[in-house]
Amino acid sequence: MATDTSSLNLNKEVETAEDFLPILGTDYVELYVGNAKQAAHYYQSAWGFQPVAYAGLETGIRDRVSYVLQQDKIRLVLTSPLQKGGDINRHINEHGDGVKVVALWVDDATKSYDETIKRGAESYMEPKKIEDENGEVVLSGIHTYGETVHIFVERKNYNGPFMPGFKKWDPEYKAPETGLKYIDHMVGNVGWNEMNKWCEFYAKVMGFAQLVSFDDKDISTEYTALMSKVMSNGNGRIKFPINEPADGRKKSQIEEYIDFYNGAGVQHIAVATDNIIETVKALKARGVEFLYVPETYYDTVLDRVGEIDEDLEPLKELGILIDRDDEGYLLQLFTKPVLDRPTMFFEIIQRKGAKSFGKGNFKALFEAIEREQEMRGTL
Ligand code: TYF
Ligand code: FE
Repeated sequence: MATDTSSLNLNKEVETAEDFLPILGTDYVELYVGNAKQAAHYYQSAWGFQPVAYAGLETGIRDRVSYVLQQDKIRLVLTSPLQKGGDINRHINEHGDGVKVVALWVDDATKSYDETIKRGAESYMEPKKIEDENGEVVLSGIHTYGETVHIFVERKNYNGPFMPGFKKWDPEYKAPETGLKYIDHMVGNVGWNEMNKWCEFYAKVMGFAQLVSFDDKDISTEYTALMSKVMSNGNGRIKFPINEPADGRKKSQIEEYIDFYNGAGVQHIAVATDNIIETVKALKARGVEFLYVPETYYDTVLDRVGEIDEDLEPLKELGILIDRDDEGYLLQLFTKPVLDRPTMFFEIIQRKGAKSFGKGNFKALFEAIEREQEMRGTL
């Protein structure tokens, strides 16, 4: 049985070699959406996120509105424009609702900016200090794939609800949480033959190392073909798999994403739970829709993964997938796209020692995605 520390050798080496960009964790994920008020209600009522902070007309902001929600370590920001024109409207017109900002929590946002710019990052926001009665936050930002950006957030001298410009948001309605704990990984889809370029960006500009790589032989089903490499920062808290489409018999799921998103962007956010059975039960009861896995998957799954702690029956009932690596096993399940366009979705994951990404499930998963593509007429 593997311990939690044995797998981090690779990361330790990276850390000692050069950790010019120490990252404490994901700070927040910001989506630009058409109607932040209603999206906020969805993430509260269906997903169990708790209201945290608000910025908009009532706080003196005229052109946009933002709702901040949180569940354990996962913080979401939902932002909509309040006027015609401007960059947020343009972003929504181009991409539909989607992730604009993957914010990274750092100790020093100025140094994070300088070190990444020095290595070739394109600037999105020069370091700026913002203050209110709760202290100060320093922000800076760089571009990544597509129109997605990373904002570095330094909040060691801040104790307000979110950051200056926001006030506490404390509505009467609060939905029970669903057991989501932290963001395990966030996946980017990039264009044809762009995977290596963006992996090099994370290696060179941000000091990440490659954890794993999947080629089209691992993961091409009859139709879906894609390649994927997983990049990780020094302490392993940030894991960014990067997918690119590959040629298959018909349209790759990555190509479908790129077509509807009009370019590269965040494909899925994997959120971790300590009890996937209870979490998925709660999400389903509140209307979150998951990919369907044929019951035959469960006929042979234990031959592949061996003994597990859970009863197979509830896993089968909920359609939860199982995979094993040499350090343990994992349980995972994928939602259907959560937006109008077939773009972003969520993964629910529970790790029981495994550090991998569910390669043994790729075939079943991608066939499930293909059935959805078929219904959309995009295969
Ligand atoms: O993050 C991963 O690598 C897994 C598997 O389009 C995966 O969740 C890979 C590609 C994809 C959907 C899921
Ligand atoms: Fe994933």
